Amino acid sequence: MSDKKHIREKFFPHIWCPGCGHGTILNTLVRTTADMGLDQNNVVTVSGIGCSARISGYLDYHTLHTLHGRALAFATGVKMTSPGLTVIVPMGDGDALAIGGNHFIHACRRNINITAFVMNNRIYGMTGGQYSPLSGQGISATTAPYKSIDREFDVVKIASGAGATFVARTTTYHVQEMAKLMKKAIEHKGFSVLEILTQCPTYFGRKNKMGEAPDMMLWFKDNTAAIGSRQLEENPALIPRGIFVEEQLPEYAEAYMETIARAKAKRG
Ligand SMILES: Cc1ncc(C[n+]2csc(CCOP(=O)(O)OP(=O)(O)O)c2C)c(N)n1
Repeated sequence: MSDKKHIREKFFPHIWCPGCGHGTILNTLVRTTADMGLDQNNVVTVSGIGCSARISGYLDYHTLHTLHGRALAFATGVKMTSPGLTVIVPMGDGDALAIGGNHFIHACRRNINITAFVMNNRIYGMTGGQYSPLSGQGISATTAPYKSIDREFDVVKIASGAGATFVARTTTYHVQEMAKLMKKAIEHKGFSVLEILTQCPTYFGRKNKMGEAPDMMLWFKDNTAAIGSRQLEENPALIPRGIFVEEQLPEYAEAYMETIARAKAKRG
């Protein structure tokens, strides 16, 4: 069910290009938080800089629009001082894994109860289509006119390897799955990472001759498959979607409170 009260209409029209997948993510997030019955006064979104990061401005929660790559550091501060708040960090692939890569792996390692959405359009959208650590080899970008030679990071493998206790992947084609995974990620107690493959028709699509937004979404349909599906078994080259990690480990803010209690008890 849609809920307009979660949107700051005064900031519309939004900045996104026609066909940008970030709008689908905003729409799904608003519906999910409304369906979950979350009190908007109890939700904080923290974002850096980028087309993806603009999502915070459009949400009528408590929102922090911070520095490129540093959203997780700010979010950690918010969560440590107010552990009762639901903290969501929407990030671009550059924001999360280029300039913000070090913050990302350490947030995973600490298992602080924050939800990170990596909105992966495989390019720097806001600044004009430079390639990102998620672009991959053979990709054209404004900074790779003769095609990129860098291999891409795998968000799921990085997050899992660094210790995130909830790791999942979906796409803007699979909106019902996205809503389900957003809900699970937000409900999970610990650091959750949801990678969302999203289309940037203006830069990634145009430069790589991937067609219009619907063609790029169909690419997600044709090139991904749910974990455990026959499709994936028959064609392991497909990009797997679904939940990769879901485990319960001590949460960082709680462990920190316990440390304070131990220190107080010792001092008498
Ligand atoms: C410290 C710093 N370095 C660089 C920039 C310029 N900058 C702004 S957004 C951005 C990249 C955006 O790409 P991404 O995070 O993938 O998000 P998208 O716009 O594609 O959603 C860059 C390099 C900045 N604002 N601050």
